[in-house]
Formats: sequence, structure tokens, C-alpha cells
Amino acid sequence: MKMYGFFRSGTSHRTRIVMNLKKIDYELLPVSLMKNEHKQLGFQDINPQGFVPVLQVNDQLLIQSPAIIEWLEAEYPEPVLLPKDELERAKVRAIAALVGCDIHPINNKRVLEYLRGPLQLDEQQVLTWCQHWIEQGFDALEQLLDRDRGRGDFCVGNTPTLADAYLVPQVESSKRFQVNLSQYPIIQKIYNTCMALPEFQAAAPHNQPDAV
Ligand SMILES: N[C@@H](CCC(=O)N[C@@H](CS)C(=O)NCC(=O)O)C(=O)O
Repeated sequence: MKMYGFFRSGTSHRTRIVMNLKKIDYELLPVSLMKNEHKQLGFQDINPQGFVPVLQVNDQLLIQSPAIIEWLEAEYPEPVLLPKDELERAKVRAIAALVGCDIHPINNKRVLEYLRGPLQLDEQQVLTWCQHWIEQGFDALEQLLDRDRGRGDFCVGNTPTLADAYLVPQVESSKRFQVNLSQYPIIQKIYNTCMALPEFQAAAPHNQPDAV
């Protein structure tokens, strides 16, 4: 298996976490978003959306991290990252969607480029934008986690799930956008619990071969 990805990409990061937890060997094919390699024709042939990650499985190119991750879960069921219990499963999917649908896409590179370019926002305004949307999402997530009294050490239960694979990269990018994480003690605690695991450490942006 080969994965086209970028060290700082949250969607690549969440996919790496899943691959590591499932002990799947893969070759990393770095695509530098900083050098706009994702916009070059060669990569557009691989993913017409111009996004990382892309997972190459034999001659198939899988795009969209939620689809890739669910495919990995189906093909490599151990350890289980999407609980069998339907209610637990719904909780995991809700947290994954909160991050993956409602926070991450609004702060994507192309969105920030549009703010800086056509809309002519300055760097401080762009930072305020990112902080606003992350905080709105994290405010709700912190409350949801707090409300779930029997939760355990991770987002859902006492072992990592897909929810944690989505959350950790979002915390990582929140740090980059200077969000004050002390507002979110539960999120911070879950992040620290995850980062104590070697699979999460190995997936961290600064530990990738293409990190700059
Ligand atoms: N929904 C897609 C989004 C992928 C995505 O947003 N990737 C980002 C990196 S985290 C990207 O390639 N951005 C390029 C850009 O915005 O120009 C997924 O989950 O795979």
C-alpha cells in the first residue's frame, strides 16, 4: 500500500493514526502542500480533487479520508476502531463528523488561500477565522465529552477509536492556530492519553520524513 500525504495535513494525520493502530505497513509518497505539488497535473491525475490523502491499493486509488478509514476498518478489523455497539458507534461517528465535517474543512488550505487572496484578509484576520471555527467546534465537543459520564479515558470508551484519530490532528492544528487549549481540559486530557501511545507518536506531523 502507498499513501500520498503531507506531514501537516490533518486528514493525512488521521489516516496515519489508523494505519499505525492497525499495524499496516505502507510506503509514504509525500506531496508538499507548501510547494503546491497537489495542484500539479501529475497529482490531479491521481486525485482530481487535488487533496491528500490518497491511498493506493494495488491499482486502486482511494480518496476521502473517511472512506479510506472505513475501508481500512473493514479490511483490517483488529483492533476495532469503530465499536460494534450501535450507540457507541454513533458516538464515535458523531465526534468524527464534528471534527471532519464541521471544523476541518473551513480551515483547509484552499479556504485560507481564498480569504487571503480574493477576500484580501490579512494574517491576523485569517488567524481569527481559524480560531473562531475551531473554538466553536471544541466548545461543543468539550460539553459532549463532559456530559458522557461513563466515557473512559478516550473519546469513547477505554481504548482508541476513530473519534480519537480525528480529534488528535485537530488539536495539533489548533496549536498551530494558537487556540488557547486550556479552555478544553477534557480534550487536552484525551489528547495527552493518545499521545502517550507509540502509534499516535509515530503518526505525529513532526515525526514524518517530509516534516520541515
Ligand atoms: N474531505 C477530504 C479533505 C481532504 C483535505 O482537505 N486535504 C487537505 C489537507 S488536510 C488538502 O489536501 N488540502 C489542499 C488544499 O486545500 O488546497 C478528506 O477527508 O480526505
